[in-house]
Amino acid sequence: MSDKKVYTCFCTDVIHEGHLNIIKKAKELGSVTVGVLCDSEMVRYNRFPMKTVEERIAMIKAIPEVDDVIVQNHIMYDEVVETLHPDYIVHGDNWNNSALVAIKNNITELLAKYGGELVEVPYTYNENTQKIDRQMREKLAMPELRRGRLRKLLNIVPIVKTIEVHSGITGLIAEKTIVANGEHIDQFDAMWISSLCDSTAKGKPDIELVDMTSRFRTIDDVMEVTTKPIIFDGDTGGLTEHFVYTVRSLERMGVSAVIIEDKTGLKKNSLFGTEVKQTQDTIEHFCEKIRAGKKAQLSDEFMIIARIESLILEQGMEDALTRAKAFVGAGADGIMIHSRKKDPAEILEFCDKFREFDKTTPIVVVPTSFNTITEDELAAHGVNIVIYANQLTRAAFPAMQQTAEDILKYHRAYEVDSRLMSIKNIITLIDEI
Ligand code: SPV
Ligand code: MG
Repeated sequence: MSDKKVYTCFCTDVIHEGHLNIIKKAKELGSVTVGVLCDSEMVRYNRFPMKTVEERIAMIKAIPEVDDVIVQNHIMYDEVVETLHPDYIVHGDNWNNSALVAIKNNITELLAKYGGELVEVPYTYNENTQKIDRQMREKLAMPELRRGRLRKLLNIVPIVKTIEVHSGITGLIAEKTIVANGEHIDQFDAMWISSLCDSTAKGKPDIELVDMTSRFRTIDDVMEVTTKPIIFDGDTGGLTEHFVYTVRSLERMGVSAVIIEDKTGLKKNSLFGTEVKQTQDTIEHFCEKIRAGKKAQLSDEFMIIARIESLILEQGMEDALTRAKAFVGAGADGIMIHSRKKDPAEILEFCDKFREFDKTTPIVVVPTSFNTITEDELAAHGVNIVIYANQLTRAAFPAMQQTAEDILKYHRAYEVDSRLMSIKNIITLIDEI
């Protein structure tokens, strides 16, 4: 056998003939070390791991041709190449024409420094491998497996990146958008079913007018075509007597969390602030609602997150913090703090002060107004979940409006065509079973 060092990295929960083919090719070249991509990078690169990293290591160690197994901690290969100095890196060729080509470029650059060689193996696309791939994805979509994933993500990634969805197609965008960004591959971790955008898509105001049955229908549309965890905007939660049923329904559907806000009476969108009449619930009453919801839920995984409107309603920082303490005491699994100021200062002040007495309860923020702050900065102040709550809706509507105006103006669709997504791209976005 050759004394050359060969490296390949796997980010999979199952080994199929495609992987074995790569191992076989690697073995022909020398002694084979396989990297197992760590959890936090796997969720960025591929999909949520269903096996633990230890299980994935054991799975790969069981392959006879494999000489050694290590954990690869970064999606890019700098650390691995520096440590192992492999003569060859073997990789499937399924990274061309996608954001993942950034990894290929990274490997090529690193190997060129010392004359190492990249060996690309044609990826095995056959009925069997495609079936396994589809089955893995579909398993992730199952309610039982999807529900607990938000809690797991909170332990894996520094900040859970969540984007608003309100339909199957927006769900697919959340599910499939992946970019290469410097040293990272990025994608969203979770989806937010916003009351504002769900209502807007139906041409209705955001005043708890769209009933729960209809909101559940939106969840269903999204669930059917995606696998990522869902955070549901539960508005005020309604009557406590109704909220307990909502919790059960959401749990059963596989939703990971509901966020309810401490307002009562006719709810208006928070971004109106004090321009419209809005009433904050009492601490006692809202705590009762949280307690009732927690008592009603059947799984340990589902999360009820309490949203505090004190800053929106100009009730002050102390009130926000008092409420946070009380709501956590009542059983809330997380706190969402909202603000409509452009400056993130009051949000950061809240997070810092909250973290002084509570190091663990997840903090959620929605940086719609204070949108200059980055995810890293939020994470540094103890934020665990960031929700981009309405940007997909706000991106789509001006484009549709302009297109409608232009078709009327030109009496044909030719002028707008170059701005539109091609039918081919739409078709590839949508999976066939
Ligand atoms: C929503 O997206 O419906 C929200 C967030 O509740 S906000 O619109 O900022 O109140
Ligand atoms: Mg809302």
